[in-house]
Amino acid sequence: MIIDKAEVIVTSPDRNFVTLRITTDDGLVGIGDATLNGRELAVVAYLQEHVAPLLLGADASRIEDMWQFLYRGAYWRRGPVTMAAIAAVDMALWDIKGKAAGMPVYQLLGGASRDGLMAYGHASGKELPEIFDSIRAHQEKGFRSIRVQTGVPGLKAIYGIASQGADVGDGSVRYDHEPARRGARPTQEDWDTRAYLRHIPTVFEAVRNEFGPELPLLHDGHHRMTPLQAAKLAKSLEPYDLFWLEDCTPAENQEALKLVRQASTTPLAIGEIFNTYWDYKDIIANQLIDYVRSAVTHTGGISHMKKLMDYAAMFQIKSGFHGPTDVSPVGMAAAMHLGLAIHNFGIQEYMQHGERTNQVFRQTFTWNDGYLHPGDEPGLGVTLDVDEAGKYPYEQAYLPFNRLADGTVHDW
Ligand code: GCO
Ligand code: MG
Repeated sequence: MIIDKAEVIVTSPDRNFVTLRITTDDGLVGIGDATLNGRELAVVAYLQEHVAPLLLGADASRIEDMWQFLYRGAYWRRGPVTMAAIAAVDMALWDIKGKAAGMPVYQLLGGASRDGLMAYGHASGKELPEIFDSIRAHQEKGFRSIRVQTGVPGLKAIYGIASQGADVGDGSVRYDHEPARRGARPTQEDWDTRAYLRHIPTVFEAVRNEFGPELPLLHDGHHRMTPLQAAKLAKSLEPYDLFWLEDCTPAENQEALKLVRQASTTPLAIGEIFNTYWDYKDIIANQLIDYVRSAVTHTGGISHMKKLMDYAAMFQIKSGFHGPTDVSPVGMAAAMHLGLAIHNFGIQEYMQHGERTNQVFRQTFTWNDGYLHPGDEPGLGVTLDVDEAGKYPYEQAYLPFNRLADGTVHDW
């Protein structure tokens, strides 16, 4: 199992995806996701220029050793670019190991701890009728847990609203569909925290009244509040019994979460922009979060995330792995295998890729009655169709950003 080829494939069917494809001398092929939304080519260069030459001639079966070599051997540690690159290598090697063993990756991680993975989808709307319709549409698609994002009176464009986005080709509209954002400059959105804090509880009250107490509801604050504002938000949403409130405040300032905790019992989810378990060390030990939001793609791959989740398990903290459409189907599959195997799985985000993406990445996962399952093909269960991928060249794209009314840049 000697690596004799390591290729980086960039494709942009609905949005940009970066995939590492490793081939061994005995003909096994493994793929890994290295997509870092809006900064894709930095990871491509890291992989192509610095990692691929080190992979050639290496033993593909030594996953942990390769991880440590790439992490410690670079001297420069952590960071989204490094950790996405290492994640792709790690995923590709697990894919190869599964194929060599004739087993799906979850079997190699200890086997299934459950029958399927409860997943949540993204409902949204500018106003209540649109939000209600969107929740119903998600329920019809099988979702049993639903994230709700809302417009705010007075604000023109805001994170998470699908009707601001574009059609992905299968009739569904996404807020973050990249072609809508493509262009030389990032789009500007607007933000007003006080208006948001006033409006948001009224929306959750209306949603609870309409859909009853059972439906698990989630919400993403997308890093916009100060600690005190985050505490106010968590407290004001408490009557609506959220499954979680995500990224209520930028998590670089981890001490701040103590304030949020003291103010409310709304469960907190954090970590989609973290990239190692070091980022979680204190907030887990101090019991300041309830769900780990990392993506396998951005946090060093399956090997590193398994360690993170085992550490979190000691504190009764569960997984809520990041699963937006900018995590490729390969990264999603890795999350599903890991989620199926670990005991402390919580929920999986599942935004659903568009038709073109599903043609490029052939997948074996199943989606039944609100539950995902990665399938039982050896490895990760995803095949990259290189010819199909070649039809969609890279297009420069940026995430949007925010300015306040006076022109100040604010967290997006
Ligand atoms: C989520 C996230 C995404 C991110 C996106 C950035 O909870 O799914 O917040 O919507 O904004 O992944 O690339
Ligand atoms: Mg989020």
